[in-house]
Order: sequence, then structure tokens, then C-alpha cells
Amino acid sequence: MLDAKKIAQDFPILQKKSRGKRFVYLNSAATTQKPRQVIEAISDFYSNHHGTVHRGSSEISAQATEMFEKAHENIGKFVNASMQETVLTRNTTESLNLLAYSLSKKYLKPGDEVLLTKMEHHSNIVPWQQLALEKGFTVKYAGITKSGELDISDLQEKISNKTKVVSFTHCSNVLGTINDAKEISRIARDAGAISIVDGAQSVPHMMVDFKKIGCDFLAFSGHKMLGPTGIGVLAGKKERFEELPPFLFGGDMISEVFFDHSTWNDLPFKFEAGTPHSAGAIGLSAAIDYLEKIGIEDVLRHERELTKFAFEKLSGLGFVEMHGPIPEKRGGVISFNVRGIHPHDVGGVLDEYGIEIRTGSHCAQPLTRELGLESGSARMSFYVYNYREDIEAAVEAIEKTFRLMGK
Ligand code: 7TS
Repeated sequence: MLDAKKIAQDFPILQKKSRGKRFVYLNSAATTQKPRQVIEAISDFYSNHHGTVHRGSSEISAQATEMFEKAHENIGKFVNASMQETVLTRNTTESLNLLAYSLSKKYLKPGDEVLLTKMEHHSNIVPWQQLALEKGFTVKYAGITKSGELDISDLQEKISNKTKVVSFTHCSNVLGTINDAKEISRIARDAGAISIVDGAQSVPHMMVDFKKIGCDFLAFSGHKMLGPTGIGVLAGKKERFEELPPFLFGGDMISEVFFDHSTWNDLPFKFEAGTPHSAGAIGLSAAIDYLEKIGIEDVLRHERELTKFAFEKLSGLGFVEMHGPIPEKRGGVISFNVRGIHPHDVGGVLDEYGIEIRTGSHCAQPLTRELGLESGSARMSFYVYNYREDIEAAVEAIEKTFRLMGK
């Protein structure tokens, strides 16, 4: 079993005070804090090994290239993807933009359909909408059930021979719902569509095996899994990457350049234009080593335990409405509303107690509207460094907020 209090000791920021109180961080679905081991790996790289990757002639730049490539390989291995199947991007958003651009350039034409779900983050909606305007394809959405789960029968009804792409979140950042990525990818494959899994909220928290899921692409962000900001991943089947046109053009992604045309580098570098974020890759690789030491299965187990605890505490209050399915069907994310209090006020009062949560639409406005939450919701989300006292502190502060402002 994971020892969250001991783990929290590795995080310098969690030793700080906020508003004069112990800093309680319950916003890991937005971004996670960083352990000493990750900060030190980045600092060591810049202090001792930094040089240009793939572009220098010194011993130091050869070291930088070797460290970058080793980190690159380690990042792919975490989701069971080979080096050629792992493209490094800036974040999930860039990974999904890459796909929307390259897939629509290669495959999508007027009359075609892209099927999403009603529980997507904006980054898996807006790129498709924008390219639909340009290419004339249609974007459709599979619905959700009353309990906040994906309506698989609606998805099956909406999928047809017009559907060329099915892109969906593995875990909702609002409802916490964990979708059956393997089953949805199978449904897409049977319909002849390309499947894309948004793993931003799943890869950091549970065992995600790109090959076992059987999807065509899997996107995730380093900063949501203890790694630095500015580094993200797009895992994809080699044959898919091979047939797709590049997204960004310039140095490193080319094989040969002539005045009148160019040819592309081998995978994965065909999709990695420009000087790479080498320190980001090295930091993310250190984060993966840290998570592997804990054991990724234990991460979800721990978060489930916290989620159950928070569910009990929050429902015990009698004035808190929680959204989404039962703890057994979700990750460590709980969105809720406190009767008679605007979510922003809940966030504001919790901040006075040194507690950070997130409030609003959580970058999922269509879902928030679908749920009838005009003012959005408050959300707490957990990770490896959270323990019961964090939740107790939040619940106590919510109770005080209600006494002060609730109805
Ligand atoms: N997909 C999902 C499911 C997400 O939750 C997020 C970020 C993204 C994509 C985009 O990730 P990025 O790293 O490219 O920004 N979600 C959140 C959130 O819930 N609160 O802040 C960001």
C-alpha cells in the first residue's frame, strides 16, 4: 500500500504554507506538483549535461542527445509504445491538434463524420470543430447517462460507415468516469474508424497499455503525472504515423530539403519539428521512474480509497451534490456543488483555509451545460501525495462555508 504521507515529503511545495496554513493541494487533475527527484533530474541535466540534441559535435551535446533519447524511450515504454510509436509534443492539447490536422488533411472530406462524446475536454472538441469548418466533415457526440457514464448504445447508434474517427476521453476530468477504452476502440475498429484515446486523466493514475487497448492513438500530458510543463505525448500505431502527413515543419523533422521540395525524417522525429524540449523529456522520464517505484496499480487503489472516503464525508453533510458515477467506476476526481453557494465562492473560502480546488466548467463547457450546471461546479482531485487529512480539512472548510453562506 502506498504511503502518501511519506510520498508528500518528497514534494517541496507541499511543505509550504498557503494563507498561513498547511497547503492542501486538491487540484491535481489540472496539474500535479513535482517531487524533488524530478526537479533534481532537470537541474542535473541543465547543470551538467545540457547541449543541443541531434545538432552538436561535442562530448556534452552527445550526452544530451543520449539522455534525451533514453528518456524518450522510457516515456513510450510506460504505456507500452516503442520509440517509433512515441511522438513528444507540448501537451495533450497539442497531441490532439496534431491528429485533427494530420488526419483531416489525409482522410476527412465532406460527408465524413468524427464521433466524440459529450464528456470531452475542450481540447478534444475545438480542434475538430475548426477543421470541420475547413474540410466540411461533421462532428457528432455520443451522449451520457443520468449517472454520468458514457451511453455506449448511443455511441453505437451514432457510429456508421461515415464515421472516420472516434476520439474520446479515457477518464472524464469533470465526472471522473472511467470509460472502457478497449471496448470503444473495438467498436471504432469494427466500423472501420480510427480510434483516439485522450489519456490526460488516465495515464497518470492507472495502468494504461497502448497495445492492449488496441486504439490507434493515445494522448497524454507530462505535467499531470509529476513531470514538468511543456512536454506531452502522442503514442500511435507505426503504420498510422507512417501514412500521416507531418503537423509542424522545420528542422529535425526532415530527411532532405531542396529548394523545391523536402522529404521527411524517420519516426518519431517526422512529427518532432524544431529543437526538442530535452529537459522536459528528461524530467518526465524521472517522473515515470518515480511512479513506477510506487507502482501504478497502487496509485488508482489509493485514489479510490480517498474517493470513497470523500464520498462518504461529503454525502454525510447533506447539502452537497456530487456529480458522476459511484467511486468504483471513477478516478480520483469529484465535482460537486454546495447548496446555495456559487462554486467560485466555495473555492474562494477554501483558499482562505490553505486548500486549493478548482471551480468553474473545468474546460468542459458543453458537458457542464448538459449537466445543467449554469455556474459550473467545484472540483477536488487527488494524487499520490494526498491523504485523508487533506479531505477532512476540505470537508470541514466546506461545512464552515455552508454555515456562513449556504441556504
Ligand atoms: N483532456 C483532458 C481529459 C483533460 O482533463 C485535460 C486538462 C486536457 C485534455 C488538456 O491537457 P493539457 O495538458 O493539454 O492542458 N484538464 C484540465 C483540468 O481538468 N483542469 O485544468 C486542466
